[in-house]
Amino acid sequence: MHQHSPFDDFDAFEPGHDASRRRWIVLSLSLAAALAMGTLAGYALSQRIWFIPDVAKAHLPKFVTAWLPSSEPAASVRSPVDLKAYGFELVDSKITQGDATVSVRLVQKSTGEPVSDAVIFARRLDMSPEEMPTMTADLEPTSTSERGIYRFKTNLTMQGKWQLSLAAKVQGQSGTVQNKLVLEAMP
Ligand SMILES: [Cu+2]
Repeated sequence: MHQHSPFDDFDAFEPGHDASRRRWIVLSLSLAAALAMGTLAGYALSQRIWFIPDVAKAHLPKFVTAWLPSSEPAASVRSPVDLKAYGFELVDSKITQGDATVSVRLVQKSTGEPVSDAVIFARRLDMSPEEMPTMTADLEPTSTSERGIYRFKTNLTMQGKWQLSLAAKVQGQSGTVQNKLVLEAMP
């Protein structure tokens, strides 16, 4: 049976039972902590609070990366639609050199209807048709009441061909009308 040994008194203080119990508690606590952290990390990842860099992703197995949310939002940048249904045309393509008024008409091609209230947001007049693309002339918009007509005051300082580049927004249309027209400065 139970033999009394001189060591019996020490048994109670031996690490045996107590230590394994403590180890179990520590283990389960750390498991719970790991689980909580993993859940938090997963939540943060899904909320895009942080993301896995692409460099790191390259070293991860495919089934992991497939599950991960993409680091960058999908590129949905729309390039401006070229409004081919509308176009500018020169009222006069031959203009006397010097101070001049350049007039263009904006039309809806299918109907030939003039289009008013377009917003011309970019304009340029240069001599690129004469191999002088850096030679430019100012374009100053002037108001007109004529339907679909847009006018610009300019100074054609040199005889020859000038290129008029226009970009405009048409009311109610999402695209952009872009045209390059060539006019000639006459003596
Ligand atoms: Cu020139």
